[in-house]
Amino acid sequence: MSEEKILKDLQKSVLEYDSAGAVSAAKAAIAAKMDPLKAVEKGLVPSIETIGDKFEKMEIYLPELMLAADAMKSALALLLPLIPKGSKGAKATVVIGTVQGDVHEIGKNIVSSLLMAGGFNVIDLGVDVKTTVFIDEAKRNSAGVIGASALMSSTIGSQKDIVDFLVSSRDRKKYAVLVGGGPTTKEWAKEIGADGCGMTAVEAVALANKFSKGR
Ligand code: B12
Repeated sequence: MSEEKILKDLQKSVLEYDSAGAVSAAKAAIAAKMDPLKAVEKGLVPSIETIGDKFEKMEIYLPELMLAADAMKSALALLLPLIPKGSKGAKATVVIGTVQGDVHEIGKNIVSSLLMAGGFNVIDLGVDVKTTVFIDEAKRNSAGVIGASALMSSTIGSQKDIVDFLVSSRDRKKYAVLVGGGPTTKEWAKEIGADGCGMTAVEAVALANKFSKGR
């Protein structure tokens, strides 16, 4: 099967809330030895963004949003483990999670996989992670980088809380703080005093490389 057809099938499966279709398209991508990151970023991501736009315009509702996310997650479960892992321990430890009150994990999981592929030791704290847990786990694991994902305007404030907490405990210089997720911007990162904002998983890895040097 051609790459073009596989990408179309991946796109279609999310748009049509078709988990079985997503699994068979992901299997076809694997059989065709397609770059798993390409399958994710060119096949699945554009469709989940279309779904988000439709949800915002109230053309679809929460049940459809959930079904589309399920289809995407079914394909990701097969594709993300195939992103090759870099040699572990070669680089800094990154503690990453989705902030408190926020359960969006798809983007954070892609970033985690790519950081691992880039040779980072990744501690993924999951979703709905309290500010103090990010910091306690960063300390416990001697991390150099804290990554905080937030997808909603109501939850990005927790990214600021992480920076503020580190400042008030005089630990700010110990960790690079990277932020990301839908509503975050470079301006926001600057405003809250974070070290950087990654708009894509590839950018997230570049930032982790830049800011983990010497940590
Ligand atoms: C899928 C989805 C869901 C799924 C999530 C499933 C899951 N397990 O993750 C479900 C159905 C559960 C869901 C629920 C809700 N959702 Co929702 N959801 C989405 C949707 C469609 C896609 C998100 C996504 O996965 N994008 C794809 C990934 C690849 O992109 P990404 O997350 O941005 O990540 C990339 C970059 O940002 C970056 N990145 C991400 N994290 C990090 C971290 C670091 C450190 C770095 C450097 C980079 C980085 O790299 C990633 C890879 O390229 C978005 C729409 C959208 N366009 O974002 C709405 C959206 C985020 N959801 C929204 C809403 C409102 C909700 C609900 C409140 C709905 C409701 N009424 O209940 C709930 C919230 C529940 C909660 N408490 O969190 C709104 C938020 C509006 C806002 N601005 O506040 C959005 C924007 C939809 C909309 N347009 O209205 N949602």
